[in-house]
Amino acid sequence: MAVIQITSDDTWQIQADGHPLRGSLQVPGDKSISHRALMLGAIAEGTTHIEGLLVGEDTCSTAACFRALGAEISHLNPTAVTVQGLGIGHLQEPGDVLNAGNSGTTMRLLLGVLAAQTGRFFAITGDASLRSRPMARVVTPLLQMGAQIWGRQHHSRAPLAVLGQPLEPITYYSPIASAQVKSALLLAALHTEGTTIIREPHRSRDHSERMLQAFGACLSVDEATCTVSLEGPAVLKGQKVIVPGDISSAAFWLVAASIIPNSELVLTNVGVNPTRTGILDVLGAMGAEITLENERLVTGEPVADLRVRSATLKGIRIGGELIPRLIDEIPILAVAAAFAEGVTEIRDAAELRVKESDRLKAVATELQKMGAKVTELKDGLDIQGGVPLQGTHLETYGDHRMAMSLAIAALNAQGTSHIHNARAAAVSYPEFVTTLQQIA
Ligand code: SPQ
Repeated sequence: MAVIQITSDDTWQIQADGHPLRGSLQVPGDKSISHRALMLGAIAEGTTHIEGLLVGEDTCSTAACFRALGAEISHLNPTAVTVQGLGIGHLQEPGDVLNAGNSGTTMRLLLGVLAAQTGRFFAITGDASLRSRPMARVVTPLLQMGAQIWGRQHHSRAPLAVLGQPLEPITYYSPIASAQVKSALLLAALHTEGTTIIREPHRSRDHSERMLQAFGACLSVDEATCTVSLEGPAVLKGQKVIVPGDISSAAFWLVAASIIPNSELVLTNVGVNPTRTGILDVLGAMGAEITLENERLVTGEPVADLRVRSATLKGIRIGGELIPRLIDEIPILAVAAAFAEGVTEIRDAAELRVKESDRLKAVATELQKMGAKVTELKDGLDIQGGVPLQGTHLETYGDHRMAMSLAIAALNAQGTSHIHNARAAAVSYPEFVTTLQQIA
């Protein structure tokens, strides 16, 4: 077995021994769907029941914000959570600043909801990473709808202040494919009189559209033109939501089992919404052996069990419309590429520079420290695979996806790796390292 220790200074020490990964795993609930279930539950009328919720730091931030806004949310757990909604437009003015922690989804989607709470004042902040992330992408179109929002750097950085206003519908051509931009505007549009239309250059994840329809919103999607239209004002009714496992969390095990010889894992109950399965398409094209079993639809979201066996991977070129379908998996994909034969070229991924860390720089720097041949480009990475990696001291930049991606690289490296600031993983996958200790 590999030796994996968690030290008191928040470091994972990983000494690999090539032990194959075998067995069956259940990854935690999908983060994007969990946020949306809490949010829609809070603004719907009646009770929402959530099964399978991710209890990670990001979803705890969402729950804390909506509790401060008056929604009754039961103790968060993966089994059964209830949300007593307040109804559209009825959030209360909180007595203190809202804190979105590390979560871009919480802050951006919340801005759309808060902007429409007429006559109430809100202030929202986050941790150092979130305060450095761009908010103009949602503030600019919300201002066009009539919102009043103030913040640092020309209203583009948190802390932000919002004075709720009656809003007008708009037609918005988003310059980026972003589910957070689209969702913030849809949430604002629920409160307006008329049709709001949002068009993106490529399709981003569509969990908001699916869940809004299930809660009763009048919404239509034109997939061919990447356009969503919502007719407001809406009345949302509390629903039962069953959250599938997060494919972004499953991705770490898909890559680990692919690159460690003689491995075979079954990942049960994973969300396979086509707007999220770019990682399956790309790993498949690289030669990975992944099969979908027991495919089904669970409360409007496609779900399957994923079986993965180790395989010889080869380099590939990716870009364009694929990128929004695997945007959060690029760090772990880079790890797969480091162990593949030939060159992997990743393009059109400049968005990675404004995530929890600058993920292009972080991935390139840390994999280079391990001996990988990685070139950082303005909008992507070139990775020459097949160079054996060496364990060393590695930094997560406080980014959950970096912590887990580096752990998988360390699992297939020679010598010992020390991954510092590793508890960042708790943002989306608190049990990750315990599971790693059990199976590696
Ligand atoms: O919520 P946050 O911090 O932005 O989380 C990330 C992640 O890696 O977990 C991004 F850093 O996921 C985003 C994702 O990149 C979650 C998300 C959503 O739930 O709507 C959409 C994506 O962001 P975007 O800006 O492309 O819409």
